[in-house]
Amino acid sequence: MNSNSMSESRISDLQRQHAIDKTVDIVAGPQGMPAVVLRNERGDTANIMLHGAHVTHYQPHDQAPVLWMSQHSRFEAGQPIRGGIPVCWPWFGAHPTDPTLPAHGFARNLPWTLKKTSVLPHGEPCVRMTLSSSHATLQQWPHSFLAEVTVSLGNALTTALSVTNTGEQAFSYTSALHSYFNVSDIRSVIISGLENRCYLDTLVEERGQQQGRLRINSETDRIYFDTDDTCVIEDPLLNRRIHIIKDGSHSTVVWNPWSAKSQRMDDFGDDEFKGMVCIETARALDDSVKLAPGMRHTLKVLLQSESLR
Ligand code: TA6
Repeated sequence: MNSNSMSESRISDLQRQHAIDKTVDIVAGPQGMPAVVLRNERGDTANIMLHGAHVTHYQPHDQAPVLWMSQHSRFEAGQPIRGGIPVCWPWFGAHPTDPTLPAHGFARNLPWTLKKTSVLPHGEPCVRMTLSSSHATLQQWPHSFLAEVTVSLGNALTTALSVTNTGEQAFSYTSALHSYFNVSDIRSVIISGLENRCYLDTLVEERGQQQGRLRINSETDRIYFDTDDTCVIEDPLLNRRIHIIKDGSHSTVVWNPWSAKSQRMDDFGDDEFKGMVCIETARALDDSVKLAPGMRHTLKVLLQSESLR
């Protein structure tokens, strides 16, 4: 039995066990990897891969996709997907001491377990996936944990990462819901919600303070501190505003690789930077999460796209 046919029988098992008529299906996604498809009563849709508990698609019924996905993304065990909402955990960015460990942690590179599908009280389809500490994770991060990602599709797409310390020792981590947004043209969008906030420009390791709303016209990689605020991407050419509402996060990361860095990434098209921007709901650098045994923390982002027609 080849891996695809095995995944086909696995997918039909998951479909039998978890599908909900007209709102939740489990299908073969890219490279035959299992994907959960949510559809609500308005016809909005969202796709979530069990690989990395990774939201790869969100599209309101009357709009262009809200999330961006590279045409060059990998869909392979052990590799991150380029686009959507990568779950960066239990460290954000490069590992603080071991360069041999994957950037942004291991959660996005591992298969998660489909635990439960449901329809919430106002008709929102919902899926919950889990990842528990294992031999593979303990080799990279010596702590016992239960991680859960819950995604629901109402008037907004809600994505939440909850982590429980199931061990005997306290631990701390950094993380991000590293959302990639689909924009008409990066040079025409305006980002609000970060005005007057201090940030670290990681390109030059210098601190700055945001003056007014943010426009992006070159490589940008900034970690904004002490902000719980909602960010808004105003996209005049797509005639919409994307609201990025967060909870459990006090840092926001803004990233666009621009041309030179795009050319250095083999899972990112040379010109794809023009149609995307990352606004990441983070617990980055000093904004780490500390959990005593038995404690739990939730990082949540709600994405809501408002048509300006
Ligand atoms: O978005 C912030 C950032 O840390 C950037 O520095 C860039 O590396 C980006 O994440 C993408 O990281 P990745 O490991 O997914 O290529």
